Amino acid sequence: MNEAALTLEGWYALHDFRSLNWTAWTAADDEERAVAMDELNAFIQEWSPVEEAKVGSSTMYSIVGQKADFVMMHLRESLEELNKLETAFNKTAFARFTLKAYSYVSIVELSNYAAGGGDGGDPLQNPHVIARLKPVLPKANHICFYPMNKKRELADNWYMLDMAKRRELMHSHGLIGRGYAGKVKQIISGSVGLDDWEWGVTLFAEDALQFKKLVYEMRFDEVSARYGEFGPFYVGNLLTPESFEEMLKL
Ligand code: 76R
Repeated sequence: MNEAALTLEGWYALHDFRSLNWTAWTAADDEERAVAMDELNAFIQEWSPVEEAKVGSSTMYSIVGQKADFVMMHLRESLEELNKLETAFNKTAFARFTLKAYSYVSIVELSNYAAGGGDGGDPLQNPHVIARLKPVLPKANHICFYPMNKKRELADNWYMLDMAKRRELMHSHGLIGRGYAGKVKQIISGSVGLDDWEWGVTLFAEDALQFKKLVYEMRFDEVSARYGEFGPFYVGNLLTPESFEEMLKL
């Protein structure tokens, strides 16, 4: 039997994509829209105390293109909390003007391919590791999300490669990634057993062009070129309560 990479897990993640029912929104009267906006703002305002207490983080982006109109990305300590958030949103008057577009459930993950060396201490006590597993979501201008798999075909089966080979390939992957330090922040979340793909990839950048540069460069790297399989891509722009209100203003 082959050796599974060891993984460290942090917060559970929900990417909740919604579309706006513009027909209903434009047909509603001012009073209905005002109630909906108040309930939306009250829902969003509950996120900052959670972030301050370091028990989760949430953010919101508009989505460009027809796959969805916006995404709420939540990180929390448990699936129950994610479920509560989703339900709390569904109960708002604003949610009546939205339609479900897509969702993704995963858990923030670090694997041990790059480990080795270190001080031999408990990684879960290491502040750098904690910051990666329980990240405060950046307020970057842009988000890019896509789910992905590693191939399991006869000739190209990632899961049949031995640990040393996978480590070597992941090293090369990490080197490309590091070239984007300061330009793209990535959160890799594992979703084997949780959702339809094996990982969710969430990227944040001030300049959306860097998503294209990074993902393109990685396509030529063996891990992605030979073993990567990709789901739909979602790209969008940061939403603040103010810019969301602006987007909804008629
Ligand atoms: O965690 C680390 O920084 C160590 C090196 C590293 C690992 C183990 C790393 C670095 N990644 C790791 C794991 Mn990654 N990553 C992706 C994608 O579009 C594509 O082709 C692939 C999507 C991007 C864009 C990306 C970016 N990475 C993983 C895994 C789990 C693999 C497994 O367990 O089998 C996946 C699926 C994955 C996919 N990666 C980096 C980046 C970037 C930017 C880095 C550098 C991080 C840094 O040094 O700060």
